[in-house]
Amino acid sequence: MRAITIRNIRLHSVALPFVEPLRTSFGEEPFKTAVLIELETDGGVTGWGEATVEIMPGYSSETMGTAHHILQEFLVPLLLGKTISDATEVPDLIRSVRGHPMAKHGVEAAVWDAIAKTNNIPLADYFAAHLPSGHASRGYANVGVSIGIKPSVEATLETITKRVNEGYKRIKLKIEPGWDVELARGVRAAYPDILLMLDANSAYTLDDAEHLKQLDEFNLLMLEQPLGHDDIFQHSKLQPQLSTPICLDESIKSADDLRLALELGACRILNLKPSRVGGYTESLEIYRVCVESKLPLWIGGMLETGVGRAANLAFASLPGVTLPCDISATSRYFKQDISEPPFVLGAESRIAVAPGAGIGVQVHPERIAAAAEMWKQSYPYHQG
Ligand code: OSB
Ligand code: MG
Repeated sequence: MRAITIRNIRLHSVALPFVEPLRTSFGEEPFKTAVLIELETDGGVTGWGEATVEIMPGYSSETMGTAHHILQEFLVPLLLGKTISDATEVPDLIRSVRGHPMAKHGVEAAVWDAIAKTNNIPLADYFAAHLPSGHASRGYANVGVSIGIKPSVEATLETITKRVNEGYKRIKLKIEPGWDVELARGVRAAYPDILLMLDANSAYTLDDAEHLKQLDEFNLLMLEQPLGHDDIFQHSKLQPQLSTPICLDESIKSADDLRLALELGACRILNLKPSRVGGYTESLEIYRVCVESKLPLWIGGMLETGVGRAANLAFASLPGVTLPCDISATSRYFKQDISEPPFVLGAESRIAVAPGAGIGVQVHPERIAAAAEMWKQSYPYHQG
């Protein structure tokens, strides 16, 4: 594999309008926002990464403002001029910066893409090269779709019907106190057999255990992140009380967090978001832990632009990812993405990995410029 030397890094703070916003227990954002990282090598190759941060510190403590600040002032200076022979060297190069996993994931992803492109291999193959044989990419990912909190069960059923007709075979519904048991009952009455799961985004406490037990009757694939965003202990007290498997999302920020959760019995499934755990190097370690402990694994999403989605799709095509992922077709998110071609849902609720070197999609500079302008216009008080 040929090494790269980083000549330049440009940051683009962007906003894209959603076709259907996603209301969660912590709120709803008007745009998909992100800080995109454009990394140029001495060899003239451009690698792209996405710090997939939101406007508010709702899901994560990181925001558009913090990601731009940490990238501009700290991460970019640590990387400029460095020669890197493998993308897994990046975490050591930026270790002096504590926290900020989404900003770190963005630059690491740009390095993964740049090295894969320099060596003319797809990103999925570059990931697989870091795993034992038998873990080659399948070329596609099994996917589902995430549906936000709606004004009524009827409105939710309408959206589910639309998504089922589009071909999605796994439906995830966002819940919060007051929007849970009756929702599940209503959906199960109309769709007794569909693969159905709920995501609470940390809206409950252990005091709600009796209430949450009622969800056991709905044959749910899993209940995602019912308790605190930084908790593992209380989930370990809740899981034995439920027959529904708990899936952790927010709580797992590293491979060691996962080892602790497994030791305590805090979850039976993992949602891995590479951005949440600080990059693909840590994600590969988590993947290995899941394979070793036979923990069902899927790749979550943050409504990424094409840059982040293409890379996550490559990772989700690895065979240790055993459950449908939160990576939907481009049309579920945007009228027009910042890259081409769009991702389309194929047969059997699958999306194919983009062929070609690196992330495999082409970023359109004029669309980045338009999305950067939209971010500036919309949020002049904290432009990045
Ligand atoms: O909890 O999985 C989540 C989006 C923003 C913040 C948190 C979450 C989500 C999603 C998005 O569920 C799913 C997707 O990208 O399609
Ligand atoms: Mg979640």
